Amino acid sequence: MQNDNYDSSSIQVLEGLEAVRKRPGMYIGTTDVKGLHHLVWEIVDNSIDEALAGYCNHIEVVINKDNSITVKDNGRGIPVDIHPKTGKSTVETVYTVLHAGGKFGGGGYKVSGGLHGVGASVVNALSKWLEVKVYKNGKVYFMRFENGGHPVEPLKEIGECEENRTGTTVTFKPDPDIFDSDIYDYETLMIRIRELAFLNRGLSINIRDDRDDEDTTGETFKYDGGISEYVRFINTGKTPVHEDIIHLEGEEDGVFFEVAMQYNTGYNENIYSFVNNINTHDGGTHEEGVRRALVRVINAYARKNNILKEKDESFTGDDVKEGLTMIVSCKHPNPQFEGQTKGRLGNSEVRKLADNVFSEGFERFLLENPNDAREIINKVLLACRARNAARKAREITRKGDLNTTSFFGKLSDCKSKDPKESEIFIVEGDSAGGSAKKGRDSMTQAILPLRGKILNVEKARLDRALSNEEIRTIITAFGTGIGEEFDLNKLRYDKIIIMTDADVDGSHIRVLLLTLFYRFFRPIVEAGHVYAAQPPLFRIMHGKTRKYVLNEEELENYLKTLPDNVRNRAEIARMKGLGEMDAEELNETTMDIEKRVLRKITVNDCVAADAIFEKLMGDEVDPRRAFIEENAGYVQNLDI
Ligand code: 1YM
Repeated sequence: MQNDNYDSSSIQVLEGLEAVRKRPGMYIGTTDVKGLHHLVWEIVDNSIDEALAGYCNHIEVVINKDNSITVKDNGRGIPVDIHPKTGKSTVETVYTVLHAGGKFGGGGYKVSGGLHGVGASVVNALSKWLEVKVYKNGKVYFMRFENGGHPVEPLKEIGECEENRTGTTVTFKPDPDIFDSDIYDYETLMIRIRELAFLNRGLSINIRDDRDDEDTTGETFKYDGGISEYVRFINTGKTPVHEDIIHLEGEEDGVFFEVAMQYNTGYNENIYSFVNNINTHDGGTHEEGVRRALVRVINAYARKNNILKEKDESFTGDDVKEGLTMIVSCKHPNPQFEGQTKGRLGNSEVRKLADNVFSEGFERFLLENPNDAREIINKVLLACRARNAARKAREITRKGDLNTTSFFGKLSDCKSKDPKESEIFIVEGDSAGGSAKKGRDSMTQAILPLRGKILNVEKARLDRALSNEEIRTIITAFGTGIGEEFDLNKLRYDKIIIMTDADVDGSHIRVLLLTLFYRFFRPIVEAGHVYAAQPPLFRIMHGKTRKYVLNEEELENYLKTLPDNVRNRAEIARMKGLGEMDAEELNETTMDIEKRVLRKITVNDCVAADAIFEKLMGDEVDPRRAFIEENAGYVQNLDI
């Protein structure tokens, strides 16, 4: 009787594992490298569950020489007793019966990600071989499976260990018949392991790659500050608005919720949310609760402290998330994942929990840290102003079509209406603008002169810059619109060429323009439409020859090519600026498509400019002056 049961259940088990091998995609998504790495997470998840249950504080992951993987933990060890339903050891049951995970544990819940416990048998089914070692009761137990989960022999005792030592070690070799690739990527594993360490504070996880060097000790990740340290890590290299990271947490009905956040002076939103260590890339109720509470608390604080007056509009969700780095993490015994890619948490009770925990904690933080509170509100206020300025600019530029007279007064447009052959020069100063107008090819080259003084970058914030007429003219001239209406396809010029002097004023204007492009026209920069003209620094005349060079190095190199007698009589003039060149000279050196040298502006140039702009905009005068003095050279050599 017992035997019959045993056999029939064995057959069922093997059918189960065979189903996994027939349709691996259904269980692990794909059989490319992603699926290959997924196997590791299925095993690691079991160790993390054990850590969450409070029995394990150290996990090791090793990439072995043969690209097999070992995962080891110091938890209780998978039970080794005979399982009443299968008549086999629990180890064998867990590794051969689909969906075995949670059902066999008895007590406690599974909160970690993956396939809710089905992971172990799936990994076994997709492995060439797999070995489990369990340390428990002062003994070492061992079992090996081959060719997709077939037990070689039942679980057996293979030795003794210290009485108090417990844990599970699993080693598996993915089946090359199933996977496209069998080579593990250290970086991929390391990044996720680091993330798991951030998300599970106090848990130490070591990762080691034995393929090249067996003596390595690998890297150990352990963060006692948990997601606070994650926020600090993400904000490395950014300038924080307030020093302390805000970390709030709470629990209700077995659902644990925590959030850590810090504002930086940048413009990006870095909000990442997780449920049971899985990234919920489409957010969900946990994120919604926090976002809702964040807007509400900041508005209430700003009103109470009269930063927002009665007539002022409230801050929006966009205002409060600018420059915000935030990690939201929820551990839920029964998460409902929704959406096409199951990347959204659906449990509605979590919204309330998140809102409560966040609003109570954040309100208290603002009260107890008035300096930080002021910095945060200032940051939000700036974001709000910039948003309003952008909206105004949008309205103005939408109305201001290319036929208004004031527009024509400034822009000398090209005759061609074909964007592919058109370019626009944004030129510093009226006199250079005059020369450029005379020296241009009016068929394809448009000229927009900017008056340097009006654009006193040091004092104008970006929202003020947007109320500057010339800047609005730029926006209108581009034709793309801005903000939500932005459309790269409507760009009226293939090349946008910034033509400024290589002095402090010139670099200020460049910084402003690049910042403007970066914040409002990033796709134009990314698509490679923005250039910097490179006016020459020296003119060399000898006999009938006129030669222009860009810098001192080129000058030296050029002079070396001349015979001594010519070189000694050559006239070398330092070019003072664009304004000093006549139309012909400007055309020949800087504008003529055949002869000029343009430098393409990258997003990196803009990011650097943006950082400089931030410093230039600072409210305190001394650091600003120091910064300008320190960086005057750098600004000029911004590679533009
Ligand atoms: C390297 C992989 O699987 N560790 C692990 C797994 C289990 C336990 C401990 C465990 C769980 C429980 C009780 C319980 C699992 N046990 C089961 C099952 N590491 C790894 N460490 N005792 C030990 O959940 O109550 C499945 S996983 F089902 F057998 F209990």
